Amino acid sequence: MRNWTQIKKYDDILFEQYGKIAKITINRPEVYNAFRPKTNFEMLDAMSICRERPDIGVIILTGAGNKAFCSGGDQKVKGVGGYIDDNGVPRLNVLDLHKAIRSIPKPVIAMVNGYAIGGGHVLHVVCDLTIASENARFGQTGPKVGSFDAGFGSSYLARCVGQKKAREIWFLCRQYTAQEAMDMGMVNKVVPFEQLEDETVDWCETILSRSPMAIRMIKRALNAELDGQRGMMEFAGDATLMYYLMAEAQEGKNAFLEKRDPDFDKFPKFP
Ligand code: S0N
Repeated sequence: MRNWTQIKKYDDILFEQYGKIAKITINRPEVYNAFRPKTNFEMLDAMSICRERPDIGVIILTGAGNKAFCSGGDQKVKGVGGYIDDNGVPRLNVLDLHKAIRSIPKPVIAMVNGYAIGGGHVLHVVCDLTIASENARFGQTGPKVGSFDAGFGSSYLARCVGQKKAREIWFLCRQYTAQEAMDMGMVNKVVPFEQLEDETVDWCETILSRSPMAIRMIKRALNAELDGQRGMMEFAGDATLMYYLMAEAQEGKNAFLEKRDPDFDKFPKFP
């Protein structure tokens, strides 16, 4: 077990760090780590801290205990129009978390330690990678319990497992073992429960030894294929970031500040 240190204290989640790895743990084991609006607001806050902090390079998302990664929306606070927050407002703010996971230019790894069911299944699907323990169980429940996710939980799932399997998962609402989920292409690795954290940290450390800009651009490119204009915008934003780092872009800015014509002739025109 690693020596994780707390980054910030919350009510529904743990937010910890080990080296350059951040770990967000949904800490509601009494409801199999189901999320309520507050849980999602806290995870969004933690994700935003991870995005800003240059000393964090990869994020693990998991659930407390050995029963569940996440069992989706907390059915005990589900009302008319969404999940009811502390002020009585119905919300589906887990969608903002999906966007944050896609958007953060650092890998997010789902460490699935038990049930990944309903909205909890969608959460692991949205993450960049999934490492699961042998006791993990995967599945959607929406059409059984009165909900569905026609967003990433359908479209990106289909990119991972194929259209026929995605339809099976949603239409039948069955559960799948970790091995079945891996065979379908929605899990990267399955290990015994006792090895789950070590294996995940090992993957994180390997990623951390790679070029962060290369990882960032690959994540953006793989997202852009599915994310339409928004995906292209984020990919293009990073292309601009790389251009800002070049002497060619700095020449333009310097020429403006020095009130002279820019000299772009000295920069190569690659084939
Ligand atoms: C996880 C399951 C399969 C485990 O079964 P098991 O082992 O028999 O345990 P249980 O006795 O059922 O559960 C143990 C305790 O945990 C509580 N609990 C479990 N899940 C939830 C939950 N989601 N909400 C509240 N409580 C939960 C149980 O009540 C029990 O506690 P006690 O003993 O005190 O009663 C099994 O528990 C199960 O199937 N759970 C429900 C899974 C589910 O249907 N989840 C909701 C699915 N919908 C969403 O997640 C919607 C949110 C969403 O992501 C979304 C996103 C975008 C667009 C739309 C949506 C959307 O779908 O609306």
